[in-house]
Amino acid sequence: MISSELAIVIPVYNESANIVALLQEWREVLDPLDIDYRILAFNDGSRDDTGRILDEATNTLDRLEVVHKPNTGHGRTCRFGYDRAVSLGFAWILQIDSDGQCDPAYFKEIWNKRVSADCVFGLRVTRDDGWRRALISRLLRFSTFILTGRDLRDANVPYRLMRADVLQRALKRVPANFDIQNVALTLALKRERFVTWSYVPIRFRDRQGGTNSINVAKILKMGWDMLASLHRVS
Ligand SMILES: Nc1nc2c(ncn2[C@@H]2O[C@H](COP(=O)(O)OP(=O)(O)OP(=O)(O)O)[C@@H](O)[C@H]2O)c(=O)[nH]1
Ligand SMILES: [Mg+2]
Repeated sequence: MISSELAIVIPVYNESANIVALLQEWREVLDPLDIDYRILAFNDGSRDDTGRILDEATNTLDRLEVVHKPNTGHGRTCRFGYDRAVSLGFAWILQIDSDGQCDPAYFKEIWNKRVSADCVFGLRVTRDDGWRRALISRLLRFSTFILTGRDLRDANVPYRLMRADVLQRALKRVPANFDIQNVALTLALKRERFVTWSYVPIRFRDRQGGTNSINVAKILKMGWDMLASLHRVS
């Protein structure tokens, strides 16, 4: 049992161009805040140098823990990370992506809001990753509202701080093999009673390096499949 204050869960896939800079910029923001944190990086079967780079980084970054796992995609890797962070006894879990889109400049505000909220989510009000993705997020908000009667706002945002006990309860309602875990999890969290929420508007950067492996067609296909299986979230 670690029982630290904060676990930062990062799914990582083929991010050799980004991962060192990302760890560095987060460290620069985190270290002065005097938080007992760990970065849990989940190398999701990367085919590039990511695994070796992460292992090397553990030599210089004492708060970094690296887990290598076979590729299961972003969603299931997030789930894997959440389950692990919860079982290790962390009090708070922050998920971010590993491509540099989540600017650590917002972390302090998100962290401070936890005193009055169980879930503090980023809201991508400005997006540097293109109008297509912004449009997909709007479609997602609309379609999940029609299907569930709830406004999930930015349901798939990869910048989310969650209290571990609340997260643990919500995860019981989300099948572990659900592909787009973060959307399902947002719904499950919204369905939990007595959960308090806060949002922080963020500017979502474009990926900082490397190439994207998910195109818009693939996102739409995954989104469609996700909506069709959303009823599996209890
Ligand atoms: N594409 C992809 N990403 C994964 C996988 N497993 C973990 N990830 C991580 O999930 C995050 C999101 O994936 P991205 O490819 O960046 O998807 P995106 O944000 O929609 O697209 P871009 O940022 O424009 O590339 C990244 O941090 C990846 O490293 C996987 O199997 N495929
Ligand atoms: Mg990305």
